[in-house]
Amino acid sequence: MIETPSRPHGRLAIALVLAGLHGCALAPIAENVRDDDEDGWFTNATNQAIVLTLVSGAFPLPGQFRVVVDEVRFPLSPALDATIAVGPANVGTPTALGFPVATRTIGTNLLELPEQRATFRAPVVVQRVTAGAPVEVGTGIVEWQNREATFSVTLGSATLTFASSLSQFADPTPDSADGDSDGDGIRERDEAQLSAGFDGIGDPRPGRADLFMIVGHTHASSALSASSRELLRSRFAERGIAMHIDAGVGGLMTGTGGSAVADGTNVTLAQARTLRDLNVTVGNRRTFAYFALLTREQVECNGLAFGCAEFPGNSGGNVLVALSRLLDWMPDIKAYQAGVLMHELGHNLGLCHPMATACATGVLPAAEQNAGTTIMGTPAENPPIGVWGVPLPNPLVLVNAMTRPLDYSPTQWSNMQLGAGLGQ
Ligand SMILES: [Ca+2]
Ligand SMILES: [Ca+2]
Ligand SMILES: [Ca+2]
Ligand SMILES: [Zn+2]
Repeated sequence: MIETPSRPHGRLAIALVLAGLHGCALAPIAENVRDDDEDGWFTNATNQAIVLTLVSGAFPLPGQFRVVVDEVRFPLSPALDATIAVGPANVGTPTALGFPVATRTIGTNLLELPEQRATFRAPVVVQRVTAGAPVEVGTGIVEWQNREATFSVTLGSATLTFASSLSQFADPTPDSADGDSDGDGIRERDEAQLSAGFDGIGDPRPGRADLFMIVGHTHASSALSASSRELLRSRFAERGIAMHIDAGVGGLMTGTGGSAVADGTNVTLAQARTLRDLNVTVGNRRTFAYFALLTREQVECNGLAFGCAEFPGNSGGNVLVALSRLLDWMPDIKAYQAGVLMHELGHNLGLCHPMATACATGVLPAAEQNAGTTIMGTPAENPPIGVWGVPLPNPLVLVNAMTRPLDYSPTQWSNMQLGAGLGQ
């Protein structure tokens, strides 16, 4: 072949350079970008994991402080109430923290080359906690990139220092896009969709369980509250599961023809599934998302209830419905909303009430058969109050419902079948 004079010189020059590199540099590049199963993760160790660490914080006055990143409370603690103590002598000087606060991933959506930069963002809130009540000291967005860096952010009168670190990993299941090496029920091709489409969330590596939940509501007043989001995400983070709540496709959900759920309608689980199907289109998200519908109306599940949920099975296992507030005009007392969501989500995860004598994921050991020590305890399960079915507001039912801890029992955390009911 003879090059014609009209051919651009630039292309010829590139062709010559590539020809010159053939057999050395070009082959490793091709090797690096292999994605044998086409799931969005490179076969070789060229996928990126970027960890953001909160290195230290300088706080403007003495007291107890908390830093909320990505709606997760740090320091993490079993009671979700841990704080950073700042004494009078330490005001304005950095207190060493060292908390990993966020992880992001990059697969084949960005080539692994030195100049390929991605920017990630997370909301940050600094709170001063007095007698359990947080007061906001500063709020903002922290931004970081896929490279090693240390930087400070001033939020109100607090200064936080962060460090980003980068490591690389191979596709955990290089020969199957349907692999699920972290056992969270999210296939590796969907983990890559999450990573590419949602600011780097979604992590396919072993030990990196993700839980993705879409929350809808039937009226503006039944929406998911910011404090419920924070409590749920903190609890699951504290137990090693990255919970993501989709604010994009959730929100106000209407019925056929765009009409609101009529006042006085008792909403059933089947209706919640129908509303999900109407409002969340078939596609990737439906295959890896749990769906919660928060209602203003009464919820009906073999009689009126706070909520009900599908167990993993042939006909579903990823839809729940819950009464958003005990009374529409009342504030969210004792984190009722986070509690009812976590209880019903527990059923989606295969968990039963703690006193159950038969349960697909296992009967609890005797020491944990205590309705007062798990959110899976029902209001009727505290002996001697056998009042299930007594109409609200039965004060004893309410007291029981309000006093469950926002947690599953240890055996429930290990028995849960994360992701078992997804995909329908
Ligand atoms: Ca792959
Ligand atoms: Ca997975
Ligand atoms: Ca995962
Ligand atoms: Zn239940």
